[in-house]
Amino acid sequence: MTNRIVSWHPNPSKPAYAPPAGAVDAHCHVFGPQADFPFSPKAKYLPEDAGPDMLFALRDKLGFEKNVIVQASCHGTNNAATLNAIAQSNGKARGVAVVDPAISEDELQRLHQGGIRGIRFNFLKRLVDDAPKDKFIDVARRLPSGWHVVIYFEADILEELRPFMDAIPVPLVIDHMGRPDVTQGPDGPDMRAFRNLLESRADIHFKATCPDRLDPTGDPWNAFAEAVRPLVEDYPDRCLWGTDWPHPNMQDNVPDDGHLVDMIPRIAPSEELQQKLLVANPNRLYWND
Ligand code: 0GY
Repeated sequence: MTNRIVSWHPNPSKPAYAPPAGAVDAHCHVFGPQADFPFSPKAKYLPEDAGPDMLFALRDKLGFEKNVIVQASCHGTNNAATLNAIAQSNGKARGVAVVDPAISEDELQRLHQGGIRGIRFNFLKRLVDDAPKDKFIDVARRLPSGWHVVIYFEADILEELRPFMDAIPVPLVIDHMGRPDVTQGPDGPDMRAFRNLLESRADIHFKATCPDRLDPTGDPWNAFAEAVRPLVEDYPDRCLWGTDWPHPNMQDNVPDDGHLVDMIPRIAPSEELQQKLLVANPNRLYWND
């Protein structure tokens, strides 16, 4: 891996939709800067720098107030780049870490002081070499109070992961709804399986994110809007929204972030839903202290 990848739009449009005061972009990342925060030797992609200054400029342009920065797989289990971005944010960012399951209590507390409020378990084989379920459950039992677990998986392993998810004793947040095939529609098998999961526990949340990843019909992502709106309407207190900037691995299909923001009123048509999706729900999970 030598070429560094650019996976973000050079000049995203200003969205027509204006988010409410206090809106949180609850799924985004930072890459580096590499000179200060080298990528992991195990990284599956090597991106150009996309540091906190760029992230916060985008936040302001899109009309958001805060960010939840999710540790990207290219930084492995060294959360320094994420912690640096949170530290630069003047209290306007919190984060989700990726940790070695053997992490000490002291280190978990250090992450808490740095603004981390959850850890992410990634099951995508193209992103990580292994995902040890037993060790993940062990560390999930040792998390600081108020934390949760974020899980990233694809729809084809949802059923296989059910016992694992059942064993996690803290709230769950599912990235990109477990990547359903949105072209199946709101009542297709993938969405039905995902609703089944949501019905199994009241503390499972989901990110209504990534039309660009999930909808092969492309921008304006009508299949995504049609499949996801009923989910947000039926689970209004359990949904989150984020840009996914800088869109890891999307270099061949870079989305316009302004267009992503304009998806919000299509999946959350009322002001009340938008308030929950963008303000109440992420604040409850990430600024609960
Ligand atoms: C996402 C999705 C992806 C990448 C990562 O940590 C990561 O590298 O999450 C992906 O490639 O699907 O949510 O950013």
